[in-house]
Amino acid sequence: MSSPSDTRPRRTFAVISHPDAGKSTLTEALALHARVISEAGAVHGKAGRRGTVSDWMEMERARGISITSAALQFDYRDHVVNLVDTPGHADFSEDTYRVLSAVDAAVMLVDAAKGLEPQTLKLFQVCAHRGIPVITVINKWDRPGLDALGLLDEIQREIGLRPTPLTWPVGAAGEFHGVLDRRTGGFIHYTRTAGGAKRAPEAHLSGDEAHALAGEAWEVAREEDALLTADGADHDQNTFLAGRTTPVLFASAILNFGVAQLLDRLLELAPAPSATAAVDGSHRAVDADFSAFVFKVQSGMDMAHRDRLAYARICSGVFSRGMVVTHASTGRPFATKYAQAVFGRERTSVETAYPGDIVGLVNASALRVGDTIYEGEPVEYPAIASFAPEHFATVRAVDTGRYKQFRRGIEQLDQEGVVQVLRSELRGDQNPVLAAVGPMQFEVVTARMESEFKAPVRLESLAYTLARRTSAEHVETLGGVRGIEVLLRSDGAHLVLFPDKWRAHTVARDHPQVRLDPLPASGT
Ligand SMILES: Nc1nc2c(ncn2[C@@H]2O[C@H](COP(=O)(O)OP(=O)(O)OP(=O)(O)O)[C@@H](O)[C@H]2O)c(=O)[nH]1
Ligand SMILES: [Mg+2]
Repeated sequence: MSSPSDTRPRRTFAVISHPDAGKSTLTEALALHARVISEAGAVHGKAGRRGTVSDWMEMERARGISITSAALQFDYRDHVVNLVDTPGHADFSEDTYRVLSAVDAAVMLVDAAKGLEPQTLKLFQVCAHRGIPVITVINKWDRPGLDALGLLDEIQREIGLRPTPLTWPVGAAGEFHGVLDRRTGGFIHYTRTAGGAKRAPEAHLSGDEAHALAGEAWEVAREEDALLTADGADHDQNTFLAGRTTPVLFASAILNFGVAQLLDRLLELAPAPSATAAVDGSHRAVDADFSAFVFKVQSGMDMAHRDRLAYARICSGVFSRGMVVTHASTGRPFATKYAQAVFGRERTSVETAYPGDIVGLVNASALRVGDTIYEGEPVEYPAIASFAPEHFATVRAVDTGRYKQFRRGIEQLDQEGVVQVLRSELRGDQNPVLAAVGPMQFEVVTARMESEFKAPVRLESLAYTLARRTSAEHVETLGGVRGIEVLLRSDGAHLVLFPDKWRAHTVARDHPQVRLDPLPASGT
C-alpha cells in the first residue's frame, strides 16, 4: 500500500471485453504475476471451478460470470497499478461504462476463437468516444482459434483502429509455444505449470535457439513479423495515445502465458494520470488540491459488516484518511473516516492515496455515483449518464410485514445503480417500477433483496420497451394519454414509458408541444 510520500508512478486501467473472453481470469493472472496472490483461485478446466478472486458475489460464483466490477491495487516494478475487472455481459454495461469514466487506459480482450464480438465492438466505441487508449490482448491462444493476421485485419476493418503487435505468437492458436518479442526479435518461450495455478516460467532465447526449439513455427512467426514490419504495423506512442492505433499482445490468461509481457508493456506505454476535465471545461492538474470522483457504489460485499462503499478515483492532490472534504453536489463537508482497498472479499485499510488510485470510502451514505469531493479550490467533474432502460417491471415485497427492509433494499440498489427505480402516485410507494438495460439486472435485484435485505420480492414485467424523458410541465398532459405511463426516476427525471416506438411516434405526433427526449443508449 501507499506510504505518505509515495511518488511512484501510477497506472490505472480497466479490463474490458465481450462476456467470457477471460477478463477475470486475466485479472487473476496479473495478480498472480505481481505476487498479490500466490495461487490462482480458478481450478482451471475442472468442473465446479471455484470463482476467480474478483468474482465475489454469490451469483457470480454460481454462474462463473462477473456482474459487478472489482478494483485491485498492486505494486509492480516500482509502479502502483490500479486495475478494474469489469463485467462483460451487456446487461451490466452501465457498470462497465462507469468504470471507463475512472481509468486512463483499457485492456481489451479478444477471444482468439471468436474474434470481435458485439460487446467488444461497443466497448471499443466507448473507449474511442472517451479518448481512452486501448491495449488489445488476443486471449486463449492455447486453444484452436482464428488466424493471427486475420484477427488483426478484423480489428482494423471493424473498428478502424490500427493494430500494432508488440508480440507475435509462435505456433498457431492451439499450439502456443511462446511469442516473438517484436522489439528484440527474440523468442520468449513459455512452460505450462500444473493447472496454470502458478506463474508460468519463461525463457528468453535467441533466434537460433528458437529455431532449434520451435522449428517451423518459429520460421512462420519470423516471416509474419517481417510482413508486419514491411506494412508499418509497428507501435507508435503518439498514435496509441491519440486512440488511432492499438498495441496487441498474445496470451493465454489461464496458463499465465504472456501476462508478464502485458504488465511490463502496460507500465511502459499506458498513460500516467493527467489533469481531469471539469464540468466548466477547465482542467484540474494532478498536483492541485485534493479531488476525487465517485464512479461506483456497492454494498453487501461483507455480510458480517453491513456496509456500503463508494469507490472514488483520486483525480488530484493527496488523499489522507480522516481528511474533511467538500461534497460538490451538496456543498456539505464530508469526513473520510474510513477508507479501504478492496479486492474480492479481502480488504485493507488505506491511509493515503494519490492521483490514479481507487479507494473505497466506507459508509459514505451521502455519496452517489458521479459525485465529486474536493478540498480547497472547488471543482465538479461531469456526471455519468444513465442508459436508456428497455425492460420494466413492478416490484413488491412478498411479505408485507417486511416493508421497512424492502424499502431500504430498493433504495440501496437504486443508489448503486443496480437498476433504476421509478415511482408514481398512481402506483404508490409500495409498488415502484424497476427499469433496466437488460433483464439480468432484475435477477440481481431479486437475489440481493432476498439474501442481503431478507426481503424477498416479486417482480412482474410490464409491457413497455421504450422510455423517453419529458419535463415537469408536460406530465399532466401525458398522464391522460392511453397506453403510456409517466413516472419519476429517483434522480428527478420524468420518464414516459411506451409499449413500442410506434406508440412513441404517434404520441409525439399528436402532442408536438410536449418534450419527449431520447435517453443515452447503452454503449454510446
Ligand atoms: N482455454 C482457455 N480458457 C480461458 C482462458 N482465459 C479464460 N478462460 C476460460 O474462459 C471462461 C471465462 O473466463 P472469465 O475470466 O470468467 O471471463 P470474463 O471475461 O471475466 O467473463 P465475464 O466477466 O462474465 O464477462 C472460464 O471458463 C475461463 O476458465 C484462456 O486463456 N484459455
Ligand atoms: Mg469476469
